[in-house]
Amino acid sequence: MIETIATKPFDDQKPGTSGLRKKVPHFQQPHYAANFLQAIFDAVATGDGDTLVIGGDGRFYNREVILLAIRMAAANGYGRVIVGRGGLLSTPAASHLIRKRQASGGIILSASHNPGGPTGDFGIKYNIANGGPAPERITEAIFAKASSLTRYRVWTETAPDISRIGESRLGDMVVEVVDPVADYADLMESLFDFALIREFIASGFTLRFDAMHAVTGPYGREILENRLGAPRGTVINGVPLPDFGGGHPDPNAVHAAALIEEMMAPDGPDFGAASDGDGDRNLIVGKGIVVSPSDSLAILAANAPLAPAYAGGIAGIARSMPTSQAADRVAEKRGIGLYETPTGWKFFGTLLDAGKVTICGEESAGTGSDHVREKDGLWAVLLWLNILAARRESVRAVVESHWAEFGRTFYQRHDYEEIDSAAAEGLMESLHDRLASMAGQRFGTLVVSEADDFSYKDPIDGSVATGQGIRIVFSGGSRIVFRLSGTGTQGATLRVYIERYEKDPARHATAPEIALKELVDTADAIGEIRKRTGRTRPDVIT
Ligand code: G16
Repeated sequence: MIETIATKPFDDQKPGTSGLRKKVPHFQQPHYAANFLQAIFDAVATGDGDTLVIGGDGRFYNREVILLAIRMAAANGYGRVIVGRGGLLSTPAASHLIRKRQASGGIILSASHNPGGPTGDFGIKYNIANGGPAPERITEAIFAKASSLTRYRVWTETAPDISRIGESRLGDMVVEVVDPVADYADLMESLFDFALIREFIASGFTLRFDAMHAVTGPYGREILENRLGAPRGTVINGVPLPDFGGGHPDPNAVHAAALIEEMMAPDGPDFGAASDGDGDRNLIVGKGIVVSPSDSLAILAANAPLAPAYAGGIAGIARSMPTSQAADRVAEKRGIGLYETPTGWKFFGTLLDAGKVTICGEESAGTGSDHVREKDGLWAVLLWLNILAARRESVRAVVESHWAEFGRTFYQRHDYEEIDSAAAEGLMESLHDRLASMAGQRFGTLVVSEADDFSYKDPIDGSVATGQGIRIVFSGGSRIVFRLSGTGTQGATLRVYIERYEKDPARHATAPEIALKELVDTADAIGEIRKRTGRTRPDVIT
């Protein structure tokens, strides 16, 4: 039976870069999660017999909200929900299921790389029928509904058991519990040369995959160990846990430090990788070398035709604005399109749907292709393995030959986390006010050639996004970008992105901190970071 429950709107349910993210206790307030779910159902106005995919990364509170979402879907007219067993679905696997099963959308419960547990983070996002994150016009409609909501609808009976594969009913709606891994693993097998990779691994190529106690453990085991024959134990931290084992499922130098240490040892594996909470991000490490996400995007784009799915070449590349311009040089040389979008995977969807681009990527450890409409951590790992197996070369050799051919783009992102929100806004406003007078200014050897506040007009649907980050470009092409994160849950996070291009191979071995020193100092001078935030150094450098 449908029960209509009276409620009051919350004014803080504005989706950020990737859905609504808050601390778990915030989500546990009475009606909070239900209100947001109802706002989604009201905004997308589908339901009549439609199919909805529901899954999450297994973090604390995942199960409760999944059961609630199932009951609310039944009360809002859906004909079928497809749920990953145990409530698990990686973000790319959910995207694939939405597409494969022609669902009208999906609800993914995740706060991605943010920590979990009873006081950790939680999140809800809605993906549309193409499998991708809801574009801004829909997230704005969801926010508008959430801000005026007075009731939500829920099916009174409890949701069926989601720990067993099979079909059951809740009212008129079918609840179909599926294996979260099988369809996704089949998709991967259709894209890459598994026989070649299997043979490469059998010949002695060693690898390690750190699932960080997040959702990719079962996916990594099935694909890398079962289907590709890597030895048991290749996947570490492979059991998804509600608090990620107390860790922080962010595959970067700080939180994946143990993996990186193992990879730096002379007797370490040949290839190392990690993924994040919901399986859409990736970290790629070779023996003695960490590959930056921006370089990884460029290298994958340049070598993609070595994998069967991309053998005919790629249509184009899209990257978020703060991502380095390494991919631009690949696009230029290959004579294909390059699109620069705001931060957030949602901006790639129209380009992928229109066939303008095949590969997309972001500096925030996300790469993916037109096989789904989300970034995809294991896809990146498998494309790397396919490339290495085809070239019979080490990660280092592939990276260095890429730099030799295209030049090296030195790159760092400096994050200042949990800073005072007013100070962060003040810093950005001050930069904004000085934009017009910046061109021509000199900082040491650097001269500003142009400065702007990035805005984007989607070439397919004409939608416009403004205020997407302050770009300061210097003669010679070096850049500093200032932007506030849209995924944090406490205070503000200032991201400063720094890049410099170096064509001369004799200088490619320079340490990034040396190559970028003048730009880092200049970023502090221009942004007045110390003065305004009181911070003398970033919390994380990626
Ligand atoms: C999300 C988005 C990405 C974005 C990243 C960082 O990733 O899906 O497109 O690049 O956030 O965003 P911000 O710089 O605003 O924190 P994820 O993996 O958290 O879903």
